[in-house]
Amino acid sequence: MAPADNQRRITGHVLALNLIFCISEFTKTNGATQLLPGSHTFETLDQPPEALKNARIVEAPQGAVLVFNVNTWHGASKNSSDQTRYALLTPWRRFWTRCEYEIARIVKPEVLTRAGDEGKAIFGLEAQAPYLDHWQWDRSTGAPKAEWTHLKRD
Ligand SMILES: O=C(O)CCC(=O)C(=O)O
Repeated sequence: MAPADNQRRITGHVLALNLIFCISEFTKTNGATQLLPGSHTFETLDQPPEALKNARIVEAPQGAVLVFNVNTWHGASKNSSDQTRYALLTPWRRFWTRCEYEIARIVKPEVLTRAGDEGKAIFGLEAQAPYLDHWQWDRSTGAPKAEWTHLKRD
């Protein structure tokens, strides 16, 4: 959290949705996603006493998709099986939020070059939060428009 958040979470609207595709069946024992229903409304990070008791492991067939408010407390549960649980996470986020992994900043230049013209879109370069007004910002490049490049940040 940024210091300006003063330890309070944004709960007034949905900042992001998590989408988890169940490549494997999700079971109570194979490490399936665990959620705490209602926790998207918790305004602080303090753990209420009943929290863990109310957490639920999602059971879902192979091919199902879990969609939930990213503010919902969640994570993988314990995998006590001898199987690997496979899942594909494709979160949807408001473009002005900063993701857990800012791929636009960590992708290797040679990978971006190899990806060609679509690389910037694939790796979300245009998804960088604008730090200028919209009319100064070029969403296709994820950078200031030509006349504002002198304001570009690294
Ligand atoms: O492993 C899972 O099922 C959930 C992981 C997750 O949502 C996350 O890492 O943000």
